[in-house]
Amino acid sequence: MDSLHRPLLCNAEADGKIGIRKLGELPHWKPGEIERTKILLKKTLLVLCAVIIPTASGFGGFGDLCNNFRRGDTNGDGTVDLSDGIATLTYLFGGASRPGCQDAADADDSGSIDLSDAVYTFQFLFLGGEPPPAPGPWDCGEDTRVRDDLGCEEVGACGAELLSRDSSDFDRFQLAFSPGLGFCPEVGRVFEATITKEADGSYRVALVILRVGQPGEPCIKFFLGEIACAVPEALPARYLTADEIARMLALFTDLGVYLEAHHICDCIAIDPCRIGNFTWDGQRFSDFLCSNRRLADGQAQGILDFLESLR
Ligand SMILES: [Ca+2]
Ligand SMILES: [Ca+2]
Repeated sequence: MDSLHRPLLCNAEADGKIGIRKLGELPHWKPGEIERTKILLKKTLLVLCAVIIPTASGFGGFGDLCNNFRRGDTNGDGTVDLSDGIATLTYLFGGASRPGCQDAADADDSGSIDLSDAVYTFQFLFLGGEPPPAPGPWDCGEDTRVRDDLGCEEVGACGAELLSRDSSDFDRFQLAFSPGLGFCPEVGRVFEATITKEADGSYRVALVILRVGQPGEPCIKFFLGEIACAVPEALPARYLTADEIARMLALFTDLGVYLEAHHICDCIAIDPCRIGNFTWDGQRFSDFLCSNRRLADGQAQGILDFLESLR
């Protein structure tokens, strides 16, 4: 086993450092949690922090661990067309950078990228030639044939469909964090929030922040961080100003959401350490990449920044 395949736990420490430890070496580990971990580990024994994966396009370097692609889709835009053959030629002869997914550019699955791949693609598109071999040009899948030296580090082309949701017409919005394998909500920041629309059209906000606690206080469970105890503390509730309402509604009117987990979750397990749950009446979305109801990149942070601005 190489280092990538050893069982690791990665959690964000409260000071922002990343800690990686072998499973079983954690003092707070309990039998039930180990079972949960085994479920999470799925096909491989790699556990990653979401905090080291800032965007969906940043999952470089997993090689064979997670290399779903559409064969022939050299430019990774989700469809195989004329532009892909041109992209292959531009890479080979025009000085363009290496395709993010080399397996996809290897249209004939020969194990190397050369002129024949562009020719193969053009023959398929315009001359009734055979479609590119498995996983083919239409479905996302793994390289099922020869094991070659080509990799697929760019995974964006097999991504979920980005949808838009208007959640501005809500009666009650709530934010709550739930734990991953451990729990690392940020101390000094908003920990819970409730915004309620009143009958007269005003909005009442109630925030709870997380502060450093002292021994004997009701500390939150499974907390991982430099401090021993973190305690939720409610701030006085108040009504939003007209400016704050306008900013909130602008934020909630066009929410980018996905209704399926990121496909990288099929091949690795990710411990986010804290999961932000955002609920508009009965509609709940999380910021966890592996949730099948999740907010798009940056969306959750935008809402958290807004809530911070209300303190
Ligand atoms: Ca394409
Ligand atoms: Ca080839």
